[in-house]
Amino acid sequence: MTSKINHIGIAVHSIDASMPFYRDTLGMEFEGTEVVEEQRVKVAFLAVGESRIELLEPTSPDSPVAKFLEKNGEGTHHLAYEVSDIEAVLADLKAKGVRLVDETPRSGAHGTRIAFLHPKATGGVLTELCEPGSH
Ligand code: CMX
Repeated sequence: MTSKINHIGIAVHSIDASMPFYRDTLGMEFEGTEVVEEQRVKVAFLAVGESRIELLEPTSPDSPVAKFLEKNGEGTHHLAYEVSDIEAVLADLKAKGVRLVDETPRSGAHGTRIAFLHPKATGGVLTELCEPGSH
């Protein structure tokens, strides 16, 4: 069902302030930034082998990432597993009684389709399903 870890999301107050540690100190390859309007976040991707780190900066005070930062400060925000048929996985999890944040996929960065499982259903880890885009 899940093929690999697509990315690990890390909530930050400022991508510009956090970038030097990942890009320069750890030497990760910076792949670019993108604003995901639907989630009210700006994201920056840094490659780690076949996976990546996703720095998440809120673009609005009502962003879920703004609320997370307010409560917890900066840190690991979510884990994203790659799936090839997100609707089928969501239907399967729903049938198994797993609490979903999103019953239908939303738009993510890079043309992906994403859906979140509630952290109360996953042992406290906000979990994203991520179906890659065609490009
Ligand atoms: N990881 C683990 N637990 C989390 C969490 C996170 N990232 N965010 C919230 N929680 C926990 C809280 O600690 C809280 O637990 P307690 O009740 O034990 O205190 C509970 O979930 C409820 O949290 P809350 O602060 O009251 O927040 P909400 O219920 O309003 O929202 C959530 C929580 C997960 C439903 C919401 O953040 C959400 O819909 N997230 C999915 C969308 C998202 O995060 N988008 C940003 C990333 C986008 C991208 O990657 O493109």
